[in-house]
Amino acid sequence: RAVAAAVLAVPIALSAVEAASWGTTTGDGTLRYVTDAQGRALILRGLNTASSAKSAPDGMPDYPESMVEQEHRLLGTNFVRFLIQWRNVEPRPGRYDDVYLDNVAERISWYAKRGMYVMLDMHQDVYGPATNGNGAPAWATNTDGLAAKAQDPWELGYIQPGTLRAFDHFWNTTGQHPELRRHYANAWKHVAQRFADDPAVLGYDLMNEPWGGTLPGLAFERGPLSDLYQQTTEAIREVDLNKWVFLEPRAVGVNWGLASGLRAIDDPRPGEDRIGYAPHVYPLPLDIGGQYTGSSEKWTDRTLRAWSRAVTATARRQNAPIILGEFGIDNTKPGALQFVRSVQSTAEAMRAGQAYWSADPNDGWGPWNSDKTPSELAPVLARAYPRAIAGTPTRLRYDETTATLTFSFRDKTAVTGSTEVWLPPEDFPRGATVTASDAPGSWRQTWDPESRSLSISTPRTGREHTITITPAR
Ligand code: 9MR
Repeated sequence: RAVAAAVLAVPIALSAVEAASWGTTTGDGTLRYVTDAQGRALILRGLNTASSAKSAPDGMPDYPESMVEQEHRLLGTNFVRFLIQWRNVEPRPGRYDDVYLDNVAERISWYAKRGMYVMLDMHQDVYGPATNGNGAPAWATNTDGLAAKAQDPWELGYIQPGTLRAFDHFWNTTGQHPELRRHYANAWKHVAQRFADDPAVLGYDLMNEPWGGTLPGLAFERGPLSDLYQQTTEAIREVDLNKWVFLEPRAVGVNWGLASGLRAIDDPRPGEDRIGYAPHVYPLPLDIGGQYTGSSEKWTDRTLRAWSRAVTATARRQNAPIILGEFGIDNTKPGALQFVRSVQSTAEAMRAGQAYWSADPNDGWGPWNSDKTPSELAPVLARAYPRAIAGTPTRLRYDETTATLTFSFRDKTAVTGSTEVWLPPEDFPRGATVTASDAPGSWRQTWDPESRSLSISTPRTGREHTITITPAR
């Protein structure tokens, strides 16, 4: 721990420098948003579903439809980062498992039924089962006979010799396996073909927490990782011109607030690019077992600020909307709930989507206890937010101490439909009092206590609208 603490200071000091060199402005409204069929900007909130899929032979998470219903009702989620795996998509080279994709489609329909959106995440940790991780099929795992033993903590598996070699072959750093990246891109093409016309699917998160094997961080991102993203985007566009392609940076370093070296990816679709950015945040002080208290809280807060600047800079370079694809913590630890609130307000200030790690009910991290009843985290995740905004969002903030939700947006042509806000019963037991910057009488609101959703229609004024929502007395 002492060594780890010493190592800690270095990346955090570096992150400030790296982030500054990319420029650091936020909040000027030039960020992009994923929009719905009515052109409204979506603010996405949901859970990663689920870690249990990693080891299930059929690749399905242990998360029945009743749990989707429970989270949508209690947490107000409108989004899921749904785990899929290469080993299930392409169990034999060039052979795809369409029964697997049918099962995925059925799960997606559970979200669709509730008006929720899905980002498919091609998950991997520590390469694949053949290196004691998950994700890649055994046929695509070349360790050259080197050991890849399971480690505790699991992240150390990334530096097992056999795991490093499997990644080096995948990225073709070794020059021996140029076919593997092609397989990966084509596996995604097959997935995209299956879901291109499914309106609940927003897009594709191309690779979970990429790791460059022996190739160091920035060189890895600028080189083979960006190359894979370009190649995969092109493969997807052969069959699907409309879904968003989400990029993740390298995990090590960027999850701690360092800048990413990803190149901008060229989207061959006609019209505006649809490339999104879906980084994770796992501040190093907590990653190495610290609690969100004392000096580790201070360094974590600094990490969150550096992370927010670095992520915003990368997103601007790509003109990409941002979804925080993972953040999470063992919420039985002191300070954990406060940490979650800090991340939520950081992501809010960025008007980014957010997916909590994870929906699994049995590891102390999720919003559910092992008997699937809500854990102490549930009311923290059940946070008021505008699900869809009828324009371009420019500001978003929720103050949980006063239960005040404030957001601003500008009119945008081609938006139909009204702004939809979800309000949790804990903070808004009797509904809400709304004030809007528009002239009284020119906007309309309706409250549906059943779905806890407030709909607000504002006139087109050409000016910025600001809406403030507080609990009704
Ligand atoms: O929480 C997950 C843990 O139970 C698993 O052992 C581990 C290895 O598969 O993965 C953990 O989930 C991680 C996710 O896959 C990637 N981002 C970080 C998550 C938390 O460590």
